[in-house]
Amino acid sequence: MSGTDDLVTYEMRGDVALLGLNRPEKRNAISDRFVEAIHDAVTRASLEAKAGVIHGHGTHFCAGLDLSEHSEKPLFEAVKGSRRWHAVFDAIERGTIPFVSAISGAAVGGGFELAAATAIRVAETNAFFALPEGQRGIFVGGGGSVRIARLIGPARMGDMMLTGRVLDAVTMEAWGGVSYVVETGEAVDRAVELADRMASNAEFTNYAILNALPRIADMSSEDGLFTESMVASLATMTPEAKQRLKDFLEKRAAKVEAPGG
Ligand code: 1HE
Repeated sequence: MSGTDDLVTYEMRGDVALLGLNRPEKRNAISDRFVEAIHDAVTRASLEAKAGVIHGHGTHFCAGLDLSEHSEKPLFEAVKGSRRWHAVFDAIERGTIPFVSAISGAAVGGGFELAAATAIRVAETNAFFALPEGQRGIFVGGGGSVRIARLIGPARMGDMMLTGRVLDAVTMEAWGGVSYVVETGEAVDRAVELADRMASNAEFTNYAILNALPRIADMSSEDGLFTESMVASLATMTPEAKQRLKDFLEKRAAKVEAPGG
């Protein structure tokens, strides 16, 4: 690891890598150095783990962009900085393993953008979400205009940015921005549980989910259906799929359980 690793803690729990944003005194605000630390940890997890969890140390997930650093940046440096966030967050969203975010406290600005790059968001009841870029005189630069807009819709995202409204976890769940709401203190455990389940999937299927679904969403229906057939056929060709289908047919694999069953 580079000299940035103290900013992100790294721990393996079975097949799951736990990445902890570790700048609690600044509410995990993301500086340039912090982006590189996230990159290093994501790269390491992609090599060693089958799924990952991103959480924040301290009482907040992440307060977004480090505003102290940003206010000093010349124009082109700001562009390059934003593009670097895109590259690093893209490795989370469309990499080789799925990530889950475990959110407590603030997921604000770039913190929400980071969470939006993960496949699944688990929020504690104390979590809150805001996009205060309007108040700060800036704009989302960590992929939010694409990812958050697609999660909750551009109108709701525009509302958050224009009015500065702050949403609690339950409202954000109703808006589609988080998938699970849990009691305070339980997000990491639930996220690890979900990541464990993902880690037991066929690796190629996870890869296809992360990489084909968002691309197909960008395509016309016709292109999407064609691409789906290609990806589905490729998945079926993997030795893992052949084995798993055989296991099911020979009654060695778990059935799908009805909820509560
Ligand atoms: C920071 C940052 C930050 C805290 N950059 N230093 N993000 C924001 O506009 C959110 C700004 N932060 C807050 O509204 C609050 O800090 C929180 C609601 C997240 C947490 O409140 P609290 O009371 O727990 O902490 P605090 O006392 O406000 O902050 C503790 C310290 O962290 C304090 O520094 P200190 O030296 O006075 O102790 C804060 O200045 C510092 N701190 N947040 C720098 N963000 C790629 S584009 C993305 C665009 C955006 O992300 S815009 C949204 C930016």
